[in-house]
Order: sequence, then C-alpha cells, then structure tokens
Amino acid sequence: MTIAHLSDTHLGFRAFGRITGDGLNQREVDVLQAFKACLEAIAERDPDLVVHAGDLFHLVRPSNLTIISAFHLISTLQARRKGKPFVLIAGNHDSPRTRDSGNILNLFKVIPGVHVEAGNAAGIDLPEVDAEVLCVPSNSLMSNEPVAYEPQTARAHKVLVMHGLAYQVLREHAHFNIEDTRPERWSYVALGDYHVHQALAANCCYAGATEFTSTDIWSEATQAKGWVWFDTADGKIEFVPSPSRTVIDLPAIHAEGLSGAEVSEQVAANARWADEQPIVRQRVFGLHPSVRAEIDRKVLREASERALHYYFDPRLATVSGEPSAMNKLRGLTLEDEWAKQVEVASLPAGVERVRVKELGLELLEEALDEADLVTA
Ligand SMILES: [Mn+2]
Repeated sequence: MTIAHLSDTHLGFRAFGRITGDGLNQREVDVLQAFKACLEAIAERDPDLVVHAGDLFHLVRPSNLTIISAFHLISTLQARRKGKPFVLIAGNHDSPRTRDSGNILNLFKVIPGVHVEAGNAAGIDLPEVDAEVLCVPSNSLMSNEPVAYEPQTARAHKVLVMHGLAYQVLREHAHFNIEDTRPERWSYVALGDYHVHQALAANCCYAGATEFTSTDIWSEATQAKGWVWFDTADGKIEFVPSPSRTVIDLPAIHAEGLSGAEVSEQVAANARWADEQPIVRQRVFGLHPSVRAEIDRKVLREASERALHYYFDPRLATVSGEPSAMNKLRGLTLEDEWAKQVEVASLPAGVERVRVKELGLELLEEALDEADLVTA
C-alpha cells in the first residue's frame, strides 16, 4: 500500500500585512499555493491512502474564503483519486476548546472518501485498501485520554495518525512519548504538529509543515517544506520537497566599534540574495543608538524592496544613563522579554504555557509589522 502523508498546512495563516492585487494577504495566498502544489504532486503519484495529520487550518474559525478554497482543493483531489481514502485529523490549531461548538473539519466528510476525526481517538476500517487507521487528534492527547496503541483488526496494513509533540522532538513541551505508541506494531506512523520533517523510526515521521507558519521560522529556514511518500512494500520514508516562499536568516552583524557607514556597508553586502521576494531577517548585535541613527535609510529601503518582508532586527548596546526602554538597555527585544515573562507568569488552570507564548509572539510580530520599523 502506498501512503501520502502531509500535515500542518495552516490554511488561513496571515503575516506581514502585504496585500496582493486581489486584496488578499500575500502569505495567506502563499500558504494556499503550497497546499495546492502538494495536493497536485500527491494526485500525480496516486497513493492508495492520503493522511493529513492535523492543522489543516490555522484557526478554529477560518474565513469563508479559506474554507471554500480548502473544500475546492480537497474535492478536486478526491475526484481525481476516484474517492480513494483520505484521512484527516484535527490539530491544536483547528480544534475548538469546547467540544460541542463543532469542528469545521466535519464539513469535509461529505467529500467522497474523506474520513475526519476531531475529538477522541478512533479507529477507521478501510476494507477497500485492506487497512485500518487509528486516529489520535490533538483533543485526545490534550485531554490525556487513555489510548490503546494496538491494531484492532486483521487488516494487512495498520496506520497510526497523531497530532502532538513527541518527547523525542521537543522534551520541554512534549504531549507523548513515541515509544508508548509502539511504532513496530504499525505499518506506518504519520505525525503532525512539529513543523520540520523528522523521522523518529524507519516507519514513523513528522511530515513537517508545507509552508513557514510557525512562530520561529528562522530556525526552520534551511529546511525544505513538503510531504512524505511511504510504500509499505519497501518500508522507506521518502520526503518530497514542495515549493514554498524562501526564508533567509542572514548572518548577524556585530556592530561593536563600527561606524554607521560600516554597518550600512555590511547590511548592503548581506542583502544580495538571488531569491524572488524572500522573507529575510538581519540581526545586528551591539548596535549603539547613535550608530543606529546613522545607518543609511536608502540601504534599508532597497533591502526591503527586494524582500516580501525584511526584518531589520537591531539589538541595541548598553548605554549608561538612558532613562527609558529597559528592555533595550539589557539588549533584549520585546519578543525575548515576552518569552522570559511568560515562562514565570502564573496562568489559569488548563491554559497551556507554550500556546500563550506562541500567541503573544504572533501578536507582537503583527504589531511590530504594522509599526513598520524599517521605514518609520
Ligand atoms: Mn501546526
């Protein structure tokens, strides 16, 4: 049996306030294009089973446009595949906190071949491909539902689909330990939630996100986005890269002892990427406020024009006697400060610290974006 595994498509994700000619957010369009490219590549290879391991949508309540686009693309794929099975589970981004509010993913059940699990862990029997699929959506892991990680039938192929962070990828914020799922019992284990493709066993991996939609895109910048092909006959994971917007984290500039002209020169020298309209970060450490003011605006403007988003990120050097902006005096950005505070803040029961942190970082990014620090 052949399986196409994708996850974390985050349809409806928006960033940077850049609008297309059609009045749409450019990143939202990028994310939709990436999803479309993956589905087209999957249709070409015509797998027996498609699994989406969660976070189809970026938000619990996506816009009508996002829902319509997703519905159209998945319907088209399923028509091409003549209704062969497509299993979709809910991730943390597309699971409402209260179960009875209903999950938008359930709408997709009307498409031929589409199976959706958004609440508790549940098994799906697929006699047409001689397979059973155990689905463990985000809600199941979040509520610590006891799950028996055991195949229930005598089907030839046994697939496990989960949305959560394994201890093996992120110790601090893990939702489960992959060893508890006994990967050796399954033909294939399809994981979602971690945005970088990573294998945990020969038959078990995160597909990774299909675009750069997490809060720390810079740490993912060098890793391709895409989906996974798995053939139970050879038992090998094949990562299939797919097109996405380029993200570049430029080498940081160390500005201690440099003049404004020298910093400007280095900024200009770094801004020579060949990619079309990438998302770029330029960090500058140890920048004295007086030198900051001397940086050539034209150099920054030109870099901005060649990028979808140019994030000029100066970390100001310590200046004695500066009365305001304590965070700047300590060389911390607002983001660093938030991350530090949220680690020690007391939160209401049931509120997940890592999600509060992520949401805060997203809002800060949006706010800083609107302030447009580069051209201000
Ligand atoms: Mn995700």
